[in-house]
Amino acid sequence: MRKWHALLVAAFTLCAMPTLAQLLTDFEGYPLGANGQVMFRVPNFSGSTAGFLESSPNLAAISNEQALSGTQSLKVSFQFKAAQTNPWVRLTTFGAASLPNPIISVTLPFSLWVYVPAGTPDFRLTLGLRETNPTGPIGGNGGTSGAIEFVGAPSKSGNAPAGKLITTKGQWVNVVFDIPNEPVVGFTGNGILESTTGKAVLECLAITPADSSVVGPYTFYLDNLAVVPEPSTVGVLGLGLAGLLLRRRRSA
Ligand SMILES: [Ca+2]
Repeated sequence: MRKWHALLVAAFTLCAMPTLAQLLTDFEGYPLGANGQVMFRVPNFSGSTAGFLESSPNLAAISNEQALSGTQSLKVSFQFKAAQTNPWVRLTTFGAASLPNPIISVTLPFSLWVYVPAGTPDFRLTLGLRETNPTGPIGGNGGTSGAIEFVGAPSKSGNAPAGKLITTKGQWVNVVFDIPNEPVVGFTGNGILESTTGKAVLECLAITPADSSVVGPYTFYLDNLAVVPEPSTVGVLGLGLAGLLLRRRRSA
């Protein structure tokens, strides 16, 4: 009986094991107001998309207005100029002062949380992954050399990728990119996500307005960016252990 109790505890521990997630950042411990410093540069940093944007707001700033974890998150805010064709924002990690060019896995899902206030129009989120074949740890600096693929978007208009539609307002929403199974379309790359190391760099979050005629402002908060276990793996593991326990109980 004791052995099986231990097995049960092990099963629950494995199924619920939060340590399997590899956190890139929860934006805690950085000075409030630090703008374009922590992982992401300001929205108009990238020359690819600066021309679509008004000069303000221009925030990717540490904020305590909303937080999923702790007391801080990253507040992103920008507005498009009127009458742009295929506008989008390349919210880049290129050379940020803290946590630049972070390495993520291409074989595991990437998870982030977003809080969208009621006034922000609907938008789409896509990952821009740079194929630098990095060898460092998850979250380490993977460099800036290599082509960029859009992951999580089946297509793009101009260069604006049609990623995951975010419509929920006023609460934290978990957005998971199941990288091995997401559609890929090329930005500077060939439309095929390739890595010799199983890793790539999170070069940018691409933000595309759901309706390109709606200028915003677009304001939202990001928290708890992480590489997470494949949900199916956790499920199969859980089912396997449950089956084992059931058999054991029947035979007891
Ligand atoms: Ca936080």
